[in-house]
Amino acid sequence: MPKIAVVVGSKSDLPVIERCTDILDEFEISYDVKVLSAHRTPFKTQEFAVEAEKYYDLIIAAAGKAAHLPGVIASYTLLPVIGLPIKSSTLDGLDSLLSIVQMPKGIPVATVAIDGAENAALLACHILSLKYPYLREKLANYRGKMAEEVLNN
Ligand code: RP5
Repeated sequence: MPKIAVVVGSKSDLPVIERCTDILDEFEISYDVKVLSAHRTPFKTQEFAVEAEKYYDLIIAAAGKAAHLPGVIASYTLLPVIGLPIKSSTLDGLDSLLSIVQMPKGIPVATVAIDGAENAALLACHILSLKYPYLREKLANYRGKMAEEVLNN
């Protein structure tokens, strides 16, 4: 079964992450949520990222302000990393977005919108559906329901 690591830069990011883990629950994807900081716990972050491939299929990394966490994690692993910029500063998350999306060539991070927690989870499902076909069916149902909701309102 698929397993994801959801890493956040601070406990203060956790309320946004709930919207991501709700979707992972809905798609029956198991995950661990970890608080690790690229700046405050650099050695622990490195240790996690170097070992991540043994335990996980993919990593979602969320951070705010100078949000280097997703990029640093991506530099230590060949797993796909989805970066989720958190709106946690006076700059309304634009700082986080640019810190995550503007990776130098060679170390990509798939970046979603500021506070785009649902899409981080859904993008993870799309990527993992290549390896776990049951996710493809769930994604099709999810889209069907979404379209119905739009049309019925
Ligand atoms: C980042 O700084 C975290 O990801 C968080 O979004 C932001 C603020 O962290 P705290 O000062 O609330 O711990 O590292």
